[in-house]
Formats: sequence, structure tokens, C-alpha cells
Amino acid sequence: LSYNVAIVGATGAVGKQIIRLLEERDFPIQQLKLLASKRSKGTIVEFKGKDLVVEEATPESFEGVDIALFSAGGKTSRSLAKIAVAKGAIVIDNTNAFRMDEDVPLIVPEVNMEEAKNHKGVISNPNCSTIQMVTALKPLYDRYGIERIIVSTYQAVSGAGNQAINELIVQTKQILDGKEVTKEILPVSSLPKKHQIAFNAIPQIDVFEDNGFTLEEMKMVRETKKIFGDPSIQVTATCVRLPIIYGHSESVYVELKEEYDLKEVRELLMNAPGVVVIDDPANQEYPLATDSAGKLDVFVGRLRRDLDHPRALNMWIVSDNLLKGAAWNAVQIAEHLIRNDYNESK
Ligand code: A2P
Ligand code: 11C
Repeated sequence: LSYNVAIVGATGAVGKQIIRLLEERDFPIQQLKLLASKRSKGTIVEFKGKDLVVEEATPESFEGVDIALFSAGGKTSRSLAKIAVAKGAIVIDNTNAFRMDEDVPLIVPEVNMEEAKNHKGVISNPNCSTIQMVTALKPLYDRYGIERIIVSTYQAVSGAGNQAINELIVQTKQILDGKEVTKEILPVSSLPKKHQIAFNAIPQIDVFEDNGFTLEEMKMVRETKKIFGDPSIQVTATCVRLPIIYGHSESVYVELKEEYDLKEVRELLMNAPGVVVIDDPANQEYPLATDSAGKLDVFVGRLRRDLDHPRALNMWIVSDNLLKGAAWNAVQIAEHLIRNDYNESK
């Protein structure tokens, strides 16, 4: 069996990774449609040795499509995803558009894959910083329960797309060349005020909500509760953008519900799917964003007991935000759908 697959946002930072993964993993594709905005119409992209032409995404694009992977921003998903579903496609949506909708499963395969079977046509991929955190916390949640999470993130610019990657490179060069710095995209492309990202740390990812947290921080709060199916988990997040191209890092303080043994925690993490433990302080071994780039796993290290709280653990969690944080999580869901009856509940 092979499938008609569409990638919406095929020219974007995440879309390009989806194309690469479908190729590498030999996903059973009958026809691959690469869709983007009008600007990219006619762009040629190589897939399995053939030249494919990028088309403009329109309602008509989804005729005959079985699986549509959306990574073209929330606005595009809101205008086209339901149309794709009406035409018979299953949509795996990488944007924030439907994540908190009650009838939309929010899936991290290592955590709650079984919930995908309740889909009504749309399955949401969580935010990158949430995905890597819940993947690492899943074995601890199952064994001890989680009372509280305090997380601070150190996020790469690729999370904000191709233009943000370019902005970091241009600004870095401008500063090294002693030129004036141009600021056009970060921290939030849709807001008027801009800040320099090169050689900086910006404590704002996405817009602010009325409670003083940013939308990125609130995504970590809301999505974590939904993915674990446990609104009692307390989460507080501070999300920071750093001049890094690939790989989000996170400092996570987690209060478990039961007392734990650090050796057992290490073993649970070592045996957890999608998780790799790198934790050897004596040899200065711990996860690094640079090492995570291009890899599919979530890397965990700096495991240590809290000095005061008997049920609290500190850890450092790193993953490639474009892969496990976006493209790979989406392709994992698609692979699961085709391994099972992919139309199960539609
Ligand atoms: P395009 O390259 O034509 O602008 P990134 O996250 O790297 O910024 O990429 C965003 C992706 O979303 C790109 O592929 C972009 O296409 C696509 N995109 C942006 N706006 C639209 C739109 N209105 N319709 C379809 N695709 C869009
Ligand atoms: C970032 N986490 O790093 C954001 C990007 O909701 O999927 C992902 C936005 C999202 O900028």
C-alpha cells in the first residue's frame, strides 16, 4: 500500500526536514505534493532522485490526498486543514491552530500514541519545547507521578523559521565586521519591536498573554497537561531565545509524587523509547545542542537530586527542535497511522 502525501510549508525550516525524513525512511508514497505560498510556486525540490515542483497551497490542492502534513503557520492551517479533511485527508498539524481543541488528539508517540485513534481528521503535533520535555519525563511520570515542573528553555532560532536563522547569521556577520545591526524578525515577526539575537539572550518567544507569560511558555503549561491527560501537573516555564541555530536545551526541575532512587531514574531513562542518557560529569559528558543537531532522539543529562526537596530532581534535556520537536514527531505519527488502520475513527 502506498499513499498520496502532501506537505504544506514544504519550503520552510520544518517542511524541508519532513521531506528529508520521508525520503530517508522510505515512507510508502504514491504521490508527493509539495505545497507552499505563492512566493515559492515553481521551486524545484529533489525527492528520491526526481525533481518535484512546489505548488501554491489552495483548497483544490487536497484532491486525492491521504495524509497532509501542515507546517506553514497557524493561519494557513486554520484556512486549509479542515478543507483537506473534508476532501478525505488525515491532517497532521505542526502548528498551534488546533492543539487545545477537545476533539483533536495532541500526540507524542512515546507518550500517548493510543489517543490518535480518536481523531476526527486532524491530529496535532505539540510545540517543540513541550515534545522533548514530555518524552523525557514520561518514564518518571509512569513510575512516580509528577507534581510540579519548573522549566527554563534555551531555544534555537530555527524554531522561528528560515528567516530567523538567516537573521542570526546576518547579524553575527554584521557585528564581527563592525557594521550596523539590522533587526527585522526576532523576537516575534508579527510584532513591531525587534531585538538583536546575535550575542544575546531574549526572554520572549511569541506574544505575551495577560498573565505575564508568553504564548510559548503557556504552550508548555497547557500542552503538558493535555498530553499526560493530567490537569493536576503544575508547570511553570520561562522560555528564552539564544543565538543557536539547531537544538533546544531545557533546564528542568521536577517534583515527583513519590520518593525516588537516582539509580532507578537513570535506568528508567536509559530504557525509555526515544531517550538517550548522556550523563558523566567526571568526563564532562552531558547533552549539547550542537551534538543533538540532525539526530532524532531526546538527550538527557545532568541528573541530580535537589539539595532541599526529597522528591525533586534536576535535569538537562536537549533535542533537535526541527526533528523530534517537529518533523520527526509528525512523521512518527504518520508511520503509526499507516502501520495501523490509518482511517480508524474518521
Ligand atoms: P514560502 O516559502 O512560500 O513562504 P518557515 O517556518 O521556515 O518560515 O517556513 C514557513 C513555511 O510556510 C514556508 O514553506 C512558507 O512558504 C509556508 N507558508 C507561509 N505562508 C503560507 C501560505 N499562506 N500558504 C501556504 N504556505 C505558506
Ligand atoms: C520556537 N517553539 O522555538 C517555537 C516554534 O507552536 O509549533 C514552534 C511554534 C509551534 O520558536
